[in-house]
Amino acid sequence: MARDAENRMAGAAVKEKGDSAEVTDADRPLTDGFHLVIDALKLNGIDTIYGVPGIPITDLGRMAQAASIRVISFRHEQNAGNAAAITGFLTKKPGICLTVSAPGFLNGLTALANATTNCFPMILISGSSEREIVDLQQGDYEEMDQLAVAKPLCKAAFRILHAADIGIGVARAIRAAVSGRPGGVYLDLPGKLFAQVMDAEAGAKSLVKVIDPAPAQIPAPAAVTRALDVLKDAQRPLIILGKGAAYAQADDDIRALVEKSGVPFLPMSMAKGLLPDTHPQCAGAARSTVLKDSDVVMLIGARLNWLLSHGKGKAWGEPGSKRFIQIDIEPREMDSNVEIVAPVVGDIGSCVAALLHAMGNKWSAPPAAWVDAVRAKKDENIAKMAPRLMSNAAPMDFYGALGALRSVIKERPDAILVNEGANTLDLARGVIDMYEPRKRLDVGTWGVMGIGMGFAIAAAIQTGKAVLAVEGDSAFGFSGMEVETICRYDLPVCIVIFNNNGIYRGTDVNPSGGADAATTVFVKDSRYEKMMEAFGGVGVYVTTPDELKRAVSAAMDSGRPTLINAAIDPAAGSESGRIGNLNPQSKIRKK
Ligand SMILES: Cc1ncc(C[n+]2csc(CCOP(=O)(O)OP(=O)(O)O)c2C)c(N)n1
Ligand SMILES: [Mg+2]
Repeated sequence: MARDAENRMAGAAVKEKGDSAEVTDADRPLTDGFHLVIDALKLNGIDTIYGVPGIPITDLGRMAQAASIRVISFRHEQNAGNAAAITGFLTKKPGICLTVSAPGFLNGLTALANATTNCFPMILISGSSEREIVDLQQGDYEEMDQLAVAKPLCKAAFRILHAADIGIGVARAIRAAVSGRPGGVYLDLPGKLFAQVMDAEAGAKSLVKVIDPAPAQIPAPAAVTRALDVLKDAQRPLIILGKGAAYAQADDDIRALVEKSGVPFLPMSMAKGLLPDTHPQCAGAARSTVLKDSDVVMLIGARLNWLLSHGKGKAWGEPGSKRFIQIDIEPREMDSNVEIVAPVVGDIGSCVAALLHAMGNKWSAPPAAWVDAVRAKKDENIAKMAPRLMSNAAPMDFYGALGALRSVIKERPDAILVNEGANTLDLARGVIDMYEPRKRLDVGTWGVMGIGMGFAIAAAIQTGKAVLAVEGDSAFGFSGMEVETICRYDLPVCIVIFNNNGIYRGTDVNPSGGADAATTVFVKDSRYEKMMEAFGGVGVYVTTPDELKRAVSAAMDSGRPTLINAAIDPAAGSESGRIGNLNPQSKIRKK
């Protein structure tokens, strides 16, 4: 048996497992921990597991596959974890990542922490080693107190010790992940649990189907009225849509609310497409103007964290010039950074529906002077950018290349765009218009590199749509080995690598004059497309925006795994993309 072989490989003695049966009647049908975990997941509508096999969960993966759960095996757990996380965002059901003990668990943990930070529901299920040995620190195979390690990094963490508790344990994990503000949940399953047997009928009865896992949280009517009173009074109102609004899947009501209000809106990165970026009220191209000059800001599922300069400081104009309305499911989000004059606490769908209803049919549009000023600024900025996007020059700069990709998405608005990098991320966010909700998936709250292939794979699997992953050459490296996974499952993923020979730029030199490369540069002119060819996918090397557009269109038409290596001028980028100001500057550092 494979598990025995693995034990031998690890040099460990094969331990006696599954000795905790308390069944007296040998003829009665039995079930075991393996089957109960699978049955509990299936009962709750879980149809996909992302993971990496190994002791003690290899057979769990096999049995899950045999039980018609789709089990997607990755090359590294972090990518499987990211796949689970974005599945949660796309489906409002917890994405599942399955890992082996200690090192596999730790590899998955980054994704779990990132999911929690981004409010994506996921469950990291990890096998773990013998409790008795781990707790006495006697040096078990892959020994680690995983529950303790996971706890501070996720929303909730549970361990199941008895087969009879699997039903309730899985139910708790599901409810914790999706209810209230969603997040990551850790579920610790010690190896012994899987082999525990129990009476099959009692096992079936022990399973729990979670009823209404994310109950509606209705806002208080007084809070709704207060918010509308503030909005009504505004001279220069602004609506900011966050990824919480995208998660809510209340797309029609959100659009109706924005349109009925007549207020300019600003989408945060992963909220782009809730209303099309080309919508007349979209103020994306006038971001600095609306942040600075607005007087009332209504946040819908958006937090006042660093991505919005904490709601204060230079970007927000005169101190004290703003009044904030905030709509969020988490009460503690209110007043997190600045005073919220009108908190509306509830799930986004219920809040938006209540606001829409309370607005009635006589809502008046904001003053024309404000709407016109925003539109004028936006038109000016769009016109300024237009010629740069049409350049077909080689070597390509970011704008020329992004101009090509922008037209691809315009022609295929239902494609999913995954995006990571620094310049590659910040400039793509501004240039590529989105037209439909939840089509843009990116580095999120932490600005983390490494989400690329995990997100792309899960997006393709969950939606069946074509995926375009626009990746900095550094960003791609964090999950690049998963091109094999993309080929193995024959997924319609087209990866475009913006290859500028390094992090931010490929032109830095080692300040010591020594032989080592500078810390931010890579091997020049690397042929990444050959990585895809190595696994049977299509590799293309392009040097002009026209070639890029043709290659991407062909990939999207064919649906074949494709990697397009797009040579970008190594001098074109800037340090840290658009957030160079966050680099610490010492007064004594010589410039
Ligand atoms: C996990 C993680 N490690 C490191 C970083 C720091 N970092 C930010 S962007 C970036 C890569 C930028 O280079 P690239 O992807 O090539 O984009 P470019 O600016 O060159 O277009 C790195 C390493 C990070 N954000 N996340
Ligand atoms: Mg780069």
